[in-house]
Amino acid sequence: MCEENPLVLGIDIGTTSIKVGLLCVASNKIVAFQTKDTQANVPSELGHEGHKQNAPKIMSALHVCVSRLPSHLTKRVTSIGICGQMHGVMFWEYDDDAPWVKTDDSTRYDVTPNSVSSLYTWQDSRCDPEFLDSLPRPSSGAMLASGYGTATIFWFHRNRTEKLEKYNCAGTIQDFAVAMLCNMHRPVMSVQNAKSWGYFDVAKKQWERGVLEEAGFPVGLLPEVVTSGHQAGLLADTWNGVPAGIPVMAALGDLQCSVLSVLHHSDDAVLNISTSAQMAFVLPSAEPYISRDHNAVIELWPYFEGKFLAVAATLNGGNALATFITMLQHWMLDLGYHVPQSTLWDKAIELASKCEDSDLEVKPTLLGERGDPTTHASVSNITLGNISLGKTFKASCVGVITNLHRMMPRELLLENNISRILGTGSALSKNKILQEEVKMIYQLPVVFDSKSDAALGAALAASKYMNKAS
Ligand SMILES: *[C@@H]1O[C@H](CO)[C@@H](O)[C@H](O)[C@H]1NC(C)=O
Ligand SMILES: *[C@@H]1O[C@H](CO)[C@@H](O)[C@H](O)[C@H]1NC(C)=O
Ligand SMILES: *[C@@H]1O[C@H](CO)[C@@H](O)[C@H](O)[C@H]1NC(C)=O
Ligand SMILES: CC(=O)N[C@H]1CO[C@H](CO)[C@@H](O)[C@@H]1O
Ligand SMILES: CC(=O)N[C@H]1CO[C@H](CO)[C@@H](O)[C@@H]1O
Repeated sequence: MCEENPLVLGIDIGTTSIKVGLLCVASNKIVAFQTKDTQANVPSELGHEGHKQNAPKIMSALHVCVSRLPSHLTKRVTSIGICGQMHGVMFWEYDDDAPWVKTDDSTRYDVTPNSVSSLYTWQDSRCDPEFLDSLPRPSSGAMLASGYGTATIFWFHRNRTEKLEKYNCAGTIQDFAVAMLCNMHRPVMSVQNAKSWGYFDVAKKQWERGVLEEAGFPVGLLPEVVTSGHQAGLLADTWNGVPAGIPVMAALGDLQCSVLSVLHHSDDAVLNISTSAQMAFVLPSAEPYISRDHNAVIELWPYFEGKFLAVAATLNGGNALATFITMLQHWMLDLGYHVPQSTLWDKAIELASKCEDSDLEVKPTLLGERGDPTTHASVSNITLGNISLGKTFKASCVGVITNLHRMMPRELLLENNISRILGTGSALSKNKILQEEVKMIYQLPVVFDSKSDAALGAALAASKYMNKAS
């Protein structure tokens, strides 16, 4: 299958690793795949408040990944789709000289370290609540948090003005990669990544320039925004066998590409529980979609073909349960026993599966939530008969799903004609208690065998949507 047929190169530039895949358009299958850890974290002068990565190192890991794809396949690539970690920002200077140079053997570009800043990722927490409060309110109601590109730029503008003045371009790391591959003077940014920076009006598809200008924001650094599926440029040179001149799509968000890789029907919703947890479904437009009586906590993200993703996202997913297990392990250690975590997981799940439902109530929000960083976890309705390990663990699992259900209730899914849930994510696939609770609480059919892959999603997006953007 797929001999001679065209291939699409999909790339995902994640927080810890690069993933690349070659998609056979005829069969919709990945025919070659490579991944590499970037190991690009660098210490910040701000200590634990800063979260920086070395951009040249990330690009070098990208080259290594692509160079490991078989050359008889890379020469058949006809287009490139790229996505990556959202929210983050990096700066670079492209004046007379490009901030990248072609190596002598002409297989790759090297980034000139002095011409680029670090990548300040979504995990950067330099913008404390007080600083965020000092910023103007986005008029579209868009969310703003530390680690969001525009908040980080505000911070540099106020605290490190001289540093910002060295650069004339800004973008996410995936926007930088596209600019480099196409040798573009100025980057372009898709609506997907623009939304992740804050101060972006998703309905109007434009930056909130007025609000930003008034607050003295360096608006010259805002990239031109394009629709999802827009062709950013052409591959400037042959790249590890990938032919020069093929179209490269403006970079997308990893959220949208992950969802695209598993969501094939408009009446399915995707539930993803790994460290954190999200639930998402596709909306035809940004127009009213929630009857006002729900307390739903939903964000609208630009998706493809002018559609939107309604997303409920909580920071308290698998890590809330992992914290419970770690606590248990530490209590055991304090008592003089070492029990491996894997044993504790197995035992907790086994005990919980034998328990009746109890009234013990666990609110699992111990990591706070994006819009409410100071919220904590709690356990309530404790009775004498309901404090066994099994019941406590089960109540914690119920708590995780109940918290998500509060943000995206069943009624909201039904109103939007969602009739099935696709479950993905490591924390969900390993934990049958969680799986049972999803079925119990949502009362909808759930399938648990989906596996998302943002690199596949980026390739699919390039093959389905490039130049068909609306
Ligand atoms: C699920 O979450 C993991 C970890 O955050 C992420 O890598 C993956 O892309 C997500 N999948 C979907 C479908 O959102
Ligand atoms: C607390 O427990 C009682 C019975 O023990 C039950 O009737 C009540 O609904 C519980 N409350 C919550 C919030 O679970
Ligand atoms: C759901 O389906 C019904 C019946 O097909 C239709 O009338 C309604 O507009 C749909 N609602 C949404 C939000 O798509
Ligand atoms: C580290 C640092 O310089 N932080 C300052 C940035 O600017 C805000 C006000 O604009 C100060 O409150 C911070 O202390
Ligand atoms: C509401 C509830 O969970 N009640 C249980 C508390 O524990 C006792 C003893 O295990 C059970 O009999 C109750 O059903």
